[in-house]
Amino acid sequence: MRKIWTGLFLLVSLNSIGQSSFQSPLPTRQQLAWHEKEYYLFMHFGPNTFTSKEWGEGNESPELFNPSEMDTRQWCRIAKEAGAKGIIITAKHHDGFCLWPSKYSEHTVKESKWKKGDGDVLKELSKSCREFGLKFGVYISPWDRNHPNYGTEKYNDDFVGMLKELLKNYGPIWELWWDGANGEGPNGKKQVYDWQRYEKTVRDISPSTLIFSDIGPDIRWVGNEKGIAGDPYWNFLDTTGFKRGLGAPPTDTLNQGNYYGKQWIPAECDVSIRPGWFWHEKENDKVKSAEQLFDLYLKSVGRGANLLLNVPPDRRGLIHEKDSISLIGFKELRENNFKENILKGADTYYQFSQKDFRSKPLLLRGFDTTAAYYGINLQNFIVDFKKPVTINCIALKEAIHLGQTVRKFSIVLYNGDKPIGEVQGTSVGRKRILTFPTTTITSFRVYLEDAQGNDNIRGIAAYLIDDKLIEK
Ligand code: FUL
Repeated sequence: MRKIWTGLFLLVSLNSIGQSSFQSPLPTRQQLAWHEKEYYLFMHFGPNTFTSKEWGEGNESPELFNPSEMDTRQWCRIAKEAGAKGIIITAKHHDGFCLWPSKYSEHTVKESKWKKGDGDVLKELSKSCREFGLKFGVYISPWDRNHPNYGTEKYNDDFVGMLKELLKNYGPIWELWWDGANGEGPNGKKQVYDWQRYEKTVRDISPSTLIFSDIGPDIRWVGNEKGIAGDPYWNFLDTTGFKRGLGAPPTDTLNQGNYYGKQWIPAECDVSIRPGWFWHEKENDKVKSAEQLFDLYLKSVGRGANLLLNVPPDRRGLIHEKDSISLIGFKELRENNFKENILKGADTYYQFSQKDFRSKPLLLRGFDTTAAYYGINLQNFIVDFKKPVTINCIALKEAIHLGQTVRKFSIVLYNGDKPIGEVQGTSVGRKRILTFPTTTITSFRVYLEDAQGNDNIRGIAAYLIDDKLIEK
């Protein structure tokens, strides 16, 4: 009798641990669709491409901008072949040069020699993106080292005017990228950005455009420029009291998110395929390899975030051969290594919730129903194979339309009845790719040790990927 009471007590307390009062924020429809895009390209292009600078001073002659054979269809063809889902271009970087003929600036393609001042990079790129079925996004730096009005209230009008031009003339704009930098303008003054007004402008004209900045509102910066999301990685962020730029949350908070955050603001991992953001001749030999890009994929998309990979066009206005070779190699690595989901050949593959746990005990095949996990609100998986299989990678997908609630899990690898390895994890999120030493197994079990709700996991896969791609 005494024993039973003890057991019951344990059950109740475990239950209360598993079902804390945390209510996961939910993604919006636009954010959910954004998560599914996984990976897309960033393009830094402008006067810096021709001066070999990273941050132009703003006093460069606009005539410098003169790509000899710009072809946005080539960018899109390569992006598409590389499996990227869109392109985000620097419509205006800190030097203030506009890649479109803006009425609000005299430092634009109109003042350049390119196409005798009749060119418009955004027009060409937005058209090509539509043709190739790619998303089109723009980066626009509020910091402007050229604009004569920067540092005065008038500049806010100009910036809003520019936003309207972008949204009305080149839309639909999928993602709008706001850099938080707030340096001095040509008159030595800093601008007081009217973020509220900027945001309202975007929402009024194009409510489905996703706004990126350090702190969202739709997508947050990941806190580094290395393309690496945190482990753990939460899609939540608390923004109260924080600002863009210097007032942003600490970088490790941006990197991992807030465990109990109140807003769904997922991270985007921006990183360049080269050391710099802009194309520089001297960096042609420093392009990241396909293997390095694959590793970044595991550390961004594989942790539940998105990857924004910068591939800057060169002075011709083309993606350089070295970059496209790496991009295509990266695509092949993903395709080849994630081609065969070994679970397809599994003898038995169960995904069951607490309810099924009781109603279909036969599915458990030796699973220890008295284990401490019983009683916590969790879902467990058992995957049995008829013949032994060799794997080194398991991918899980959480049903994020219901929130992100898995906070701790473990996967135990079995050979017959013998546990031969264990992988532990915290967050799952949109996709979690786990790698481990190559092991031959006959089954594995996934325990969600701390999770709320039901049906948390909506996908699972196992792979044998090239051993050399696994970080030891
Ligand atoms: C930073 C900028 O200062 C860099 O030049 C680059 O554009 C990067 C993506 O964002 O804040």
